[in-house]
Amino acid sequence: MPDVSPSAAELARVAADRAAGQLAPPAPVRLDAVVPAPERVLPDPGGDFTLTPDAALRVDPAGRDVADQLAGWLRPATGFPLPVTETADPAEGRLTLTLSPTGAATPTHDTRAAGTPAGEARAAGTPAGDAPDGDARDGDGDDDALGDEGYRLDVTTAGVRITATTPAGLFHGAQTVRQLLPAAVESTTPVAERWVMPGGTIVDRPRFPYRGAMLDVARHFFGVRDVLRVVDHLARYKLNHLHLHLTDDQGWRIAVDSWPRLAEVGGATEVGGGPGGWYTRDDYRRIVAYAARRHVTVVPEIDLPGHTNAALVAYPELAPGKTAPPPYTGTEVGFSYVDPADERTYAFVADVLGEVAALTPGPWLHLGGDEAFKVPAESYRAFVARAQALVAATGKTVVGWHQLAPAEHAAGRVLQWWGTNGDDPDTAEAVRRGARLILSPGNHAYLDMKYAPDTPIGHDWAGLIDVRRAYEWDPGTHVRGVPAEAVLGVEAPLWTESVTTLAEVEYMFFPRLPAVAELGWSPRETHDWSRFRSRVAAHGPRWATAGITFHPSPEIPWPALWPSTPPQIPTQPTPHHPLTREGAQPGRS
Ligand code: TNX
Repeated sequence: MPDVSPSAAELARVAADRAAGQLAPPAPVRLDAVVPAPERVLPDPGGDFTLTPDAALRVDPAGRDVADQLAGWLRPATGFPLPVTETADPAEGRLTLTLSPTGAATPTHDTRAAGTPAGEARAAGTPAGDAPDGDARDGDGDDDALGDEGYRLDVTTAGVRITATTPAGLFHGAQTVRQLLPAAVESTTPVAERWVMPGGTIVDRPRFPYRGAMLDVARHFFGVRDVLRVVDHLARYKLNHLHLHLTDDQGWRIAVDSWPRLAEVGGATEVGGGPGGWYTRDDYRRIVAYAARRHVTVVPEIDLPGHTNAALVAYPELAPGKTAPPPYTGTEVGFSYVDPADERTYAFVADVLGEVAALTPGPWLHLGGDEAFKVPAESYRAFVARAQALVAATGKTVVGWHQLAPAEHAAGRVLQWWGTNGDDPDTAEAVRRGARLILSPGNHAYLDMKYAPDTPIGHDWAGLIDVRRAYEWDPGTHVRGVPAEAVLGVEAPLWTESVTTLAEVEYMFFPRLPAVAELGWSPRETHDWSRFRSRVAAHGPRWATAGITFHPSPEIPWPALWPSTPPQIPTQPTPHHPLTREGAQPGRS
């Protein structure tokens, strides 16, 4: 007997159809509500598109993986099957992802003739203006190029099309599509909803090529699953680098075959005396591959020559006194260092960097270099010069905290600014010698700082960082003597002395991570606090629906009614501990 029962997908389709028909049409998300703000937005109020149960995604073979991911984001909430096809027949799919070698960035005359004034072509309705200094994209008259990461999105009543020159561009466009659907799209179970997207065109590409966040997995260890979820959070907001702070005094988190005790012994501790942990080579490969699929590059950091107590516990011959220090689970900084006068130290550095480089497809190796207070300036510079050469020998490019500045230049090297006063002659001089800068100013981008005095976790040594403070600065002009052309991008570091769970990571990330993401992605002329805060407000219901913890900051005009559970607040108490300031000379506690 033939199987005549309808498939589950069909049943879901019918049910969703019926339910959606009974719903009042929701106001579609506004086309200019995207975070980070797109470069150009041309709304077409007559062009709203409704995603229906019979929709399919049509894609070029090279965009297949992005289409599969987009379908995967939309299926749970819609309950629609959303098959992905590679057919050339436009009738076969109403969501189209196209890779075009040129990238047709300029909106068609049709769209402009539809009556959109030129001023509205700028994102969020801000006035069109000359590209400011610091805008890496403009100023060359090459407005049509979507570049490595740009995309164009066209929404009409007939369908949705994403065009890009690279899969990364398609991916960013797909994240925009996700944001333009109702917040209920974040549900993990089918929801009765009219899946309307606002009509019009978005043409978008990033201001800076490097946009990232750092997770300190050394002070507290975070397992692979947590890290993968962090990658998803970055990808939502078009951040394209995940910096993993893999080693510190309190723990060594990556297996190194040639020095096995680093992880086995050095990985067994963390702040507060918890069990710690470390990534096997396969764990790390899994993180890297998961990130790569989401167009996120992993930047591994091996912090040297300071912040190395865990390594010294495992291998006392690296210690200046050749005796193992006790394991450290406090939160002081600046007391430990590997012996710069011992050749075994350089064998260790070469082996570790070699193994980590071999596991890392991205171009960067982060050497740390911060707070080596006990190493005299001259031996510090000599150590860094050798370590930079060892990075170059692996084929990677050096990244390091801006304390590396006084050491000699290495080709392509990138310094990460974490100062709080925007002024450092050594850094400006290193930039004159050819270094580029990643901006992570401690008083704006450090997501381990509290939002307000009553924030239950975090620090305040760099000040309180509310959402507005995270948003109100310009990476292109932030450091005195550093021209915008030398700025590679931005990164929001999350140190984890007081952050112990994924929920706490999320609480510190949201809503500040999207603020920093916008500084890295959006053209400066879209920068506008009041518009940002209302755009980000609409993400509260998305986070709540997706089960993402966030800080319900009073600065943000959150919608009055939550569609699902209200935000949860982390319950972990703040550990009370001293935290040493920049430049201070700490001792062991
Ligand atoms: C300074 S920023 C540090 C870290 C701490 C952080 C806490 C930097 C390069 N070093 O070791 O975790 O402050 O906010």
